[in-house]
Amino acid sequence: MERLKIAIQKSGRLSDKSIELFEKAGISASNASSRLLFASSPDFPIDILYLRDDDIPQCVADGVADAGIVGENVIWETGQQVEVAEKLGFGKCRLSLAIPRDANYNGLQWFNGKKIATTYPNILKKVLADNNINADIHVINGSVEICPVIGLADAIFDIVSTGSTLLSNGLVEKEKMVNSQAVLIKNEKLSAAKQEILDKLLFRIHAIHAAKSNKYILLNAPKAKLNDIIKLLPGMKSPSVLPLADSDWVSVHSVVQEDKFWGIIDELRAAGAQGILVVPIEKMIL
Ligand code: PRT
Ligand code: ZN
Repeated sequence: MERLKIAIQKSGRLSDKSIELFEKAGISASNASSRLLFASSPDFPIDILYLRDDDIPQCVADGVADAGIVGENVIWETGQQVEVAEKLGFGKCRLSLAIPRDANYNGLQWFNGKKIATTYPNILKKVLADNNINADIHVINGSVEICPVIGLADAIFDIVSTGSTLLSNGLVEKEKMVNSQAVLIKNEKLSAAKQEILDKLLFRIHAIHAAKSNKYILLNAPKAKLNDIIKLLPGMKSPSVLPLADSDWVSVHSVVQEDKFWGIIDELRAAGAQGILVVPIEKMIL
């Protein structure tokens, strides 16, 4: 039987989240003792390959792995031909231009003629060309943020998430150029059998994502107000309404979107709902 080989980061910022995603999808992916190639659950034909993140796009493009989880920034930098099957919503960061705090900044043209240190020369080249800036790119592998202090560069182009690394090195983020997050990539020419396995995995990932952005809500409603309350709860189809011992009241069950949640709670209370319980959803199949 065909198996799908998926490359994930061996150890780094994306490792735990990648393993967690597989675990939630019912695929056991962590095996601390043999972190090389791990044949996972016998009931789901997926093998996990643990690699440096920089090697993942090429392995997937070459077919050494069928799919992989990696930051978009790494795909763009390596320029490998792979297909993005799903955005995963973790490992979010941005690639920004940052300069010393005391520099006299006057907009993007400030970078003209300057020396910019980065580990992402290819992305930077494109960013500079798109903005008609002529600057020197100084490629460095690691600790980019110290370059301005030690006089190796005038500015940096690097990944930023909280911004605290910039701050502690006396730098200010001036231009946010690109956003990145972890994505599931696949080889462009997967066999039909492998694509079928990937589709099953994607189905599970969609159920996990849907569950994460929704909450299960239970509440007690006076029968007299039931219609008003139901209007506030779209649910998956329509809310379930169950009788309670007190015949003037019913129990209403539904699903609400996380981002609309607080607004809906306020409206429900105003409409007479009581005993509102909100619980996380484990998986959600639409
Ligand atoms: O060993 P390997 O090559 O596999 O890993 P790596 O060291 O190259 O990558 P790793 O594990 O650091 O990051 C993997 C991926 O996580 C990156 O390619 C990004 O897609 C994503 N990511 C998300 C980040 C960050 N957030 C991040 N903050 N990658 C790096 N950083 C760095 C940033 O450059 C800065 O120096 O973390 C530092 C702290 O950031 P602040 O802004 O929170 O202070
Ligand atoms: Zn790396």
